[in-house]
Amino acid sequence: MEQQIGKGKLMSEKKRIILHVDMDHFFTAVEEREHPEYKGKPLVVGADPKEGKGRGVVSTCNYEARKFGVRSGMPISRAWKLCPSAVYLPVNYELYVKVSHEIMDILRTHADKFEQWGIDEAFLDITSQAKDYAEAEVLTREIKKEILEKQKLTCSIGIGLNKLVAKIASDIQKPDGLTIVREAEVDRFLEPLPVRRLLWVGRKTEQKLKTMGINTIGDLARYDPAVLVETFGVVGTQMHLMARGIDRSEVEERGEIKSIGRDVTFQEDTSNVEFILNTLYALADEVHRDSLRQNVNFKTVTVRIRYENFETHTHSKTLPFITNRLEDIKKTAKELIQSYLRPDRNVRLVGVRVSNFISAEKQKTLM
Ligand code: TTP
Ligand code: MG
Repeated sequence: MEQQIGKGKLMSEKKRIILHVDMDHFFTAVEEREHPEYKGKPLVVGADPKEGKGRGVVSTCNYEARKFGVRSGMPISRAWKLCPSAVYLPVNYELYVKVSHEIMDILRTHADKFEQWGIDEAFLDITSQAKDYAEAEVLTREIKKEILEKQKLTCSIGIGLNKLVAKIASDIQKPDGLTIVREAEVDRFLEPLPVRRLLWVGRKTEQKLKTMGINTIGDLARYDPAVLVETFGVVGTQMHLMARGIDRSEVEERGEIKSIGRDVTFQEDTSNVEFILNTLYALADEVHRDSLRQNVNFKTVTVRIRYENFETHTHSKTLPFITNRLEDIKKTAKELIQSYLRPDRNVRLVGVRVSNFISAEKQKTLM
């Protein structure tokens, strides 16, 4: 595959076949498996609804509950209003983590390179095992079958030439889906989808793009990249490349289990300090949200930086206190990365991670 990278520089990168696996309605699917009597009924896992007076949010719900409009992240009181007849269960996080580990162990055996992404998602690079997409499909059906047989759970899988396309593809048909996007189909596949499907495009960016008349990924791909850069800075270039289905980031194993982290491979290597720091802050924000979602407090912050020649540095700091504050992640990450940011060194990847956990529940009982 020939990719246009940087300022007109042409670089060939090896063709890859990447899978993205995403478990279907994960928490509720595990609950249905453990309690078959709930199957077929609307089921919500999250905070206690207390007959509509409860505080807190929905973690997830099954597809029956989604028919009533219930969604992840919605206040539990609203879920109750929409579907009072649903079965409401508390979050049994330990159980879901145990099942997640078992699933990841199955998936890992099928991959050349493996990367867990959150509790119920993973990327698999299967390039060496499939000479084309037909073979990849056979392998993927095997994986789905194995998870169903061993775990009694379904998942949806996307297959594509990179992580970006595979991730978007896995979300197209759910539940129990399998979506293949062949190289020649990438543009046609992405074209009609809303820009929000692209990683990095949050609600604010989506709004701004709308005012520019950009609604779909196709609109974005056709837009003048110079104007995007004027409006969004370096991120504009990145968005434009993603809209064209270009993503160079590798599938990489990480010690996910005892930490929460995010990193990003820049679409173009950069030495722009402000841009790198802003990216790091955006990653810190995601890590922070994940740590709240998983209800953990942490003591250690780690940053990772990879230069264009793949030289990689990891640098950690353990704080003298336990925290769950975004400010602590940002401040520490900045402190840790500063000495690595030099005008003469182009950066390919940055990442931030928190670890050394203590569950918020446990901490409450300790205080
Ligand atoms: P998702 O994969 O986003 O959702 P899902 O697996 O429940 O449903 P889908 O079939 O659409 O993939 O998230 C995985 C789990 O993470 C989910 O089961 C519960 C948890 N979660 C939260 O606790 N809060 C949230 O806001 C979201 C989005 C997920
Ligand atoms: Mg899921």
